[in-house]
Amino acid sequence: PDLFTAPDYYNLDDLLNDEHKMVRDATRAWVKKELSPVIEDAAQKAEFPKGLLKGLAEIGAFGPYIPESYGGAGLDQISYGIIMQEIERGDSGIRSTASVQSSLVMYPIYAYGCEEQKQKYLPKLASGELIGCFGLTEPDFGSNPGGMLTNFKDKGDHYVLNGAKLWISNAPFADIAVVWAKNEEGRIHGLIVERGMEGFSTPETHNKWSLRASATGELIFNDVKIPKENLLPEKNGLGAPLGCLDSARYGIAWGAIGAAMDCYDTALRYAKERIQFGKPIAVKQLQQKKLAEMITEITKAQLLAWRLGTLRNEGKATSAQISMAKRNNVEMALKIAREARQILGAMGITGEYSIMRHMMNLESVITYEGTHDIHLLITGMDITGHPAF
Ligand code: TGC
Ligand code: FAD
Repeated sequence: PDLFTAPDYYNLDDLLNDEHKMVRDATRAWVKKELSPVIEDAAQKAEFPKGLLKGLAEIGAFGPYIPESYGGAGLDQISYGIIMQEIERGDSGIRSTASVQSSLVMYPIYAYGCEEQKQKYLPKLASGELIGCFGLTEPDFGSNPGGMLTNFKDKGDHYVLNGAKLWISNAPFADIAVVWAKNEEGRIHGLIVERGMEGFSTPETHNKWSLRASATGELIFNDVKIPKENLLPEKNGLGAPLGCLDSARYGIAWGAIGAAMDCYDTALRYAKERIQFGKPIAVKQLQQKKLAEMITEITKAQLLAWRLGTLRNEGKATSAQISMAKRNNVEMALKIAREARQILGAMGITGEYSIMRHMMNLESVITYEGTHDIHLLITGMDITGHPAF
């Protein structure tokens, strides 16, 4: 009963089935009991709270939609979205770890891997025994990953990998990395690189003001010998990593709603309690405008995410539809965080409240998984037929 009551202005709960509600309540309870008590300290210290990994696995946040036969939770896309929403209500950095593990590590192994690779890695990734990361971005190729320089050469019984990836979530402690690299013909392939392989290192990126509770790092490959069985055989070309991004971006469209909900809920409570000029600030029109616009935008974002989830369940969602939801919902959350911060006045800048942490986190979320600009250009290309990248 004392769990978070989410804003639900349009009775969207009526659209959820019993399984969705069960998943939501279980994730919500875990966030309250395990994540919320440790997150502020972790963010202040800029340390990833590794103690949360086991619980994330237990609530099914590692591979929610991967079939149970491979250790996943076997849930639908709406449940996946709800899990991301509830975790990001706690912190975008922890949601990032779940996104990467599920959509960027388990998904490519599930969708592009052979049976032996699925058996070898998926159950251990689902249980959290192995943690993965996803290496696409390079120092000189962020929005334009097709230009990547990381490459591998065929040496008969193995490959040799060279290059570097930057801004990689989970890199500093990941056990395995799904790495995208070009072969001698310039074709992009996915390779599974394991910690401990000679010539492979993962230095941490420090001094972030955003996603401080998430560990970010580099992947450096210096003549790394990769067994041939570590190449993902079933798909290649830039479309392979972009297919993983579709799944992660969809999860982010839900996740951002969680961060927005927490900011809105905090600001609404504060506005009702904070007395200035003899009255709660909630009686003032200027504060009501902020709060009314917040709930309107949250409601629109919820409808977008829910409809996208039903399209994904039917296998009908296009990449451009996913871009629209990721872009809209993250910007919505960032704007709400900024407005909510103002409602709290000076208190809004402290770690006593979660708003400033959400705001800073969302500055990464609006940039990673395709920047705000790139998603707009994807919509532009979709409606005009002209790529303007
Ligand atoms: P373009 O020529 O348009 O496309 C190349 C090939 O890919 C196909 N394709 C897709 N396939 C599947 N899903 C999609 N979403 C796809 N989009 C495109 C396309 O049909 C084509 O196939 P083919 O067979 O003709 O070769 O490629 P382009 O080089 O012009 O680039 C397009 C652009 C700019 C949209 C793309 O490169 C892009 O999305 N850039 C943004 C990069 C990005 O999002 N990076 C994210 C890195 S991972 C990350 O940030 C993780 S943070 C995680 C966390 O912590 O939560
Ligand atoms: P750039 O591509 O250099 O863009 C700079 C600016 O130029 C942006 O505003 C962009 O919108 C704009 N721009 C670029 N191209 C165009 C164009 N054609 N037209 C108009 N404007 C344009 N990557 C991974 O592979 N794995 C991860 O796990 C991962 N985790 C991340 C975690 C964090 C905390 C962060 C911050 C990033 C992470 N990334 C990850 C990288 C992320 O995906 C990239 O930062 C992102 O794709 C943008 O690339 P960039 O930073 O090089 O910016």
